[in-house]
Amino acid sequence: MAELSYSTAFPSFDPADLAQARGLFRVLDEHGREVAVDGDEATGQAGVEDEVALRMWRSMVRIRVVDDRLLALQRQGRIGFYGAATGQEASVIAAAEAMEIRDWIHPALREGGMALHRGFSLRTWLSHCFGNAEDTCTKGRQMPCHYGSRAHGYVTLSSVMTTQFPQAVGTAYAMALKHPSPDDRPICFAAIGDGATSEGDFHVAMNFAGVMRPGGRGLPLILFCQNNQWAISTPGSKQCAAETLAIKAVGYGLVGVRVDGNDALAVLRVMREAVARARRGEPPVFIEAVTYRVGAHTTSDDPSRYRDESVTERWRDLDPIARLEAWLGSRGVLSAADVADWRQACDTEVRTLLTEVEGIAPPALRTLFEDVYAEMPAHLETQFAAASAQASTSVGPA
Ligand SMILES: Cc1ncc(C[n+]2csc(CCOP(=O)(O)OP(=O)(O)O)c2C)c(N)n1
Ligand SMILES: [Mg+2]
Repeated sequence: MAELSYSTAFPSFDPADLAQARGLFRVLDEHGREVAVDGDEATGQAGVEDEVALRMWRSMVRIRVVDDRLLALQRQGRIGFYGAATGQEASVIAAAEAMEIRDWIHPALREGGMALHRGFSLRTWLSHCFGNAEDTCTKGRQMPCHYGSRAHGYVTLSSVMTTQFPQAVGTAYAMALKHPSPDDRPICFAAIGDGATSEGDFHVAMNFAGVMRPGGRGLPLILFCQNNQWAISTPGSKQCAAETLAIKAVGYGLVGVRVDGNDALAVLRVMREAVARARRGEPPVFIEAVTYRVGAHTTSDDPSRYRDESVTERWRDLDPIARLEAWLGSRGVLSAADVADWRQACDTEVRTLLTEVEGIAPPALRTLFEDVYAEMPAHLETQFAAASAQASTSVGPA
């Protein structure tokens, strides 16, 4: 594991400042002890309110429990696929916490917890993983983890790497044109992984994000990269020859900030500042959240075949939930009993919902032929009739 060089200087958000793109801003040390942030006498509590930190902690634990359960379900053959955010919950949830529900999220594979944190129904989330009739996200047409909810400003995941960035730049441009007055614009957030920074779309989007300045202001945009150091079996060292990913932002005229992605308080503070700046129309911020994929890429992957898992164990010691829990404990707002109770409550919630949704029937056959045309054309009606006839005589599932 390359030694991490942490910084306690809060980023300046000056586009020319390379230090914030080279360093690694953190608020909590590896044991969850608060470190003094340079020049920060603001609140005396890591710059984050207890209630907010507790809310993040609850969502982080909940998504961990959901992930663990669904990984087990896939192993039992009950769902087809799963990609977990294990060890990356601080980045996911703190990013969501910093924004408002009117702000648009363009997620990658591991950001489903952002939708849950915004209040998206866990029942629908689980139904989507089964592709059943209550899968209002994608009506059973997608692999698990491709959540989406217009009501929660959560754009349906596209599996195609990096598409999130150019799409969010376009959405941000539209938001800037629709809401010309600063301070009141919905902003757009896009998440990618470290591997996605090698795609052409990354460079196209970063360039566009810098040069587009409608009304003379920066786009209302935050570009977020969860650097979990692996892209399936490709390590970060084969992905990028630059000193950091964040430093690339500087060449595009963006602000590049590097933050400890396993420190929810640090991610929240950086995100809050990026959000405020995006609403005001200052240059968009690219955030590199440094974390680690402690699990497999997805349930289709076995990392023990290509990496040294003793390194993974060292990253488990930097677990974002344990660090936040320790800090909340030191502030006297979270006890060991509270922790046990919440974990139990999450477990019960997930297990109860799973027993309910697993029995729900698949979507109606007709839905296979809908949604492309406002009214079903004759040739699709014919195909639907043929499929219905076959389904009614088939011995297998319809
Ligand atoms: C354009 C494209 N190429 C290849 C793939 C196959 N693929 C899926 S995920 C992945 C790696 C993604 O790595 P990273 O961007 O670091 O995200 P992480 O999975 O680590 O969160 C690849 C190569 C794809 N989905 N899209
Ligand atoms: Mg990665």
